[in-house]
Amino acid sequence: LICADLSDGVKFPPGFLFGSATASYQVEGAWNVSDKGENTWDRLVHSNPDAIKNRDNGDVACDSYHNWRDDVKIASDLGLHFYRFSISWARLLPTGLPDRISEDGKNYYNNLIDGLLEKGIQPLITLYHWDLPQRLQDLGGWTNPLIVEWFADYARVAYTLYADRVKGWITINEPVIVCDFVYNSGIIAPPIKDPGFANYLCTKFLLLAHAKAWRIYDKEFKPKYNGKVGITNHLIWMEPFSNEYEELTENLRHYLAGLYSHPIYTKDGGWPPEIEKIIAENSKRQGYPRSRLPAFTQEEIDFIKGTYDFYGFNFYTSRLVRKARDGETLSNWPLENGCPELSAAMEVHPSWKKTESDWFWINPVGIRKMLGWLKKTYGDMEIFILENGLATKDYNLNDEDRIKYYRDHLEQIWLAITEDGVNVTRYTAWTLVDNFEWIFGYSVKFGLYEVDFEDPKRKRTPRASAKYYKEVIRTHSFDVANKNNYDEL
Ligand code: GBH
Repeated sequence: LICADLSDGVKFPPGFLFGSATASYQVEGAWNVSDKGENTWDRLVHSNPDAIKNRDNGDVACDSYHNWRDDVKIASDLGLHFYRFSISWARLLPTGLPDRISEDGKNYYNNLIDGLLEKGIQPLITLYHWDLPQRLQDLGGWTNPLIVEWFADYARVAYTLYADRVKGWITINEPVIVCDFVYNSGIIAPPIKDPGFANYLCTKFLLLAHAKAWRIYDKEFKPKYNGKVGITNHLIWMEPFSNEYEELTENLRHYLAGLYSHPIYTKDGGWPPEIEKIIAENSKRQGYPRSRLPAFTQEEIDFIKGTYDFYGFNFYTSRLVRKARDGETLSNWPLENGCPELSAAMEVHPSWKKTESDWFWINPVGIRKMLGWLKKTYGDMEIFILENGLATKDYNLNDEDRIKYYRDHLEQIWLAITEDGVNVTRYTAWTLVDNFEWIFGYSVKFGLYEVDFEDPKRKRTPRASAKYYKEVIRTHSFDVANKNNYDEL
């Protein structure tokens, strides 16, 4: 009773949903089981093992392909309202194309979906979380305009198989990583470095692919199943280093968030005008006959505009923005340490605590400011927070710092809802289980549950943060009673 009273004042609105998330390549393993096709991450880790910390790879990962019952069980123990996972495109369609659907791939996701539903957990599917069939990559991947058809065909297969039971769909996870990080850095899959050019081809075709997949659902499936489809952006809150950089910072927001938002969520659609202008001018100065940012036709603008049922984003961290100094080289990590196109450099505030991941400092108020900016810039939309969580390292069940991270971010989200009137309706903790953290391998951990990677069964053990999150869900509040009152997991 006392707990209920204490948390009464800080409750999330009724109907607000709490979930957790994973991604296929990070958890499934079984990389060559049955007829699964090879994807871009399989190719990277096998052809260039040194690209990954400790030469780790996702060949086995959490072995969720075999251990999905464990994942369902812990999701249910936590009381999750929904579980976000992704489909491995090449597991479902071994050729990348819909000429052949894998029987085992199809059944794997059927089992997972039915297992979740039996426990009253809504499945939320990401169609693309970075593991492109290698065959399609060999044909240019996201820089080939035909990706629009390939992705749409794959989406239709997934909807046809699962939309009767799955009411939430995310087309693409973090386009800014898929396009800008990939082609500007060349250090993740596919390892192709073509900064300032290939990334923009990717951006255009990715937006068209998303739009086509959204329209297929809207036309062919929504009337029957009434689900929701959207894309999810990786957003970093950008704050001016000092007042003189207000305009530069706003431009950078329109670059990092705007290239993937303006075309979808504004009345006019198309590229954010100020960014389109800057890239066109830069291109001209550099001797290109046309902008490196490919133009849209009016038909394409209309095709992409309005293709959303919610605004989805993932949030971890913030940056301070200033003008790059003369001769300053912006790092190879263009999205997070600098942006050559705008001559913007990024720094962090000394008061933001550094985490165990080298791109990640903690600034909880950033998420409230981000939400406010989205509402101001794109209007009042339903917003899903689709990832948020803390990086730690080493095996450690007593993760007080992760509890604090979750608590402080939930508080800021609650303030955004109650004080700023932002319509956030879902929160997603990244991640359910420790997993393959891309180029950091298993050295960085984000899990509510610790996974024993020495154990062939990949045993999952709840951390203190799992107990905290369970209590958050049970009380619908971030200020849960002190930890001695947590239910045992
Ligand atoms: C999210 O991206 C991802 O959606 C999720 O899969 C990931 O596990 C989670 O963050 C935690 O990192 O990509 O390792 O080569 C967040 C944004 C963080 C993407 C840093 C790119 C650069 C290094 N990103 N990252 S890596």
